[in-house]
Amino acid sequence: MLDSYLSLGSNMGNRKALVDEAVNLLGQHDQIDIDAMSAYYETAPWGGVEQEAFLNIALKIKTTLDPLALLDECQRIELLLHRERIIRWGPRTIDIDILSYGQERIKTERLEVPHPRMFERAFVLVPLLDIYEEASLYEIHIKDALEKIENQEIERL
Ligand code: GSY
Repeated sequence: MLDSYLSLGSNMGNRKALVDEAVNLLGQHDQIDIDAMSAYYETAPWGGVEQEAFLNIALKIKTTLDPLALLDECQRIELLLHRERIIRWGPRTIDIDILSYGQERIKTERLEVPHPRMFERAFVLVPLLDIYEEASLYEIHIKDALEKIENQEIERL
């Protein structure tokens, strides 16, 4: 079993129900155990598209899936929960991003780990701090990365 951190976000429909259902579906997979879940955070949209606020959480899972099989499972759940890829960085019912996979670095057409923009995003790092146990992730200290981020509105619910 390997530790992986995920970031989940929703800004359409019943955001909490969608996030909770995504966590539930991930936990139903026989090769995924949910190890820890952060608090819920209301966060201002990132990426320049005018849209509703997001609800974000971070998850720590243990898995025996290889990284692409884990991505397949995240995307299967996104589709089940009616995620449509219409506008890049636009509104979505659910988004499940793989932030880390053990200490492995992965760069394929489909998947890049560590997530290439995670260290610029307070909506990823603040929830991650709730559940993060290691000294650093890919040699970056989450608190140091957060200090470098300009004000991003984020509220713990
Ligand atoms: O990349 C994740 C989807 N997303 C989010 C998000 O989850 N939260 C916030 N606050 N802004 C976002 N912009 C995008 S795209």
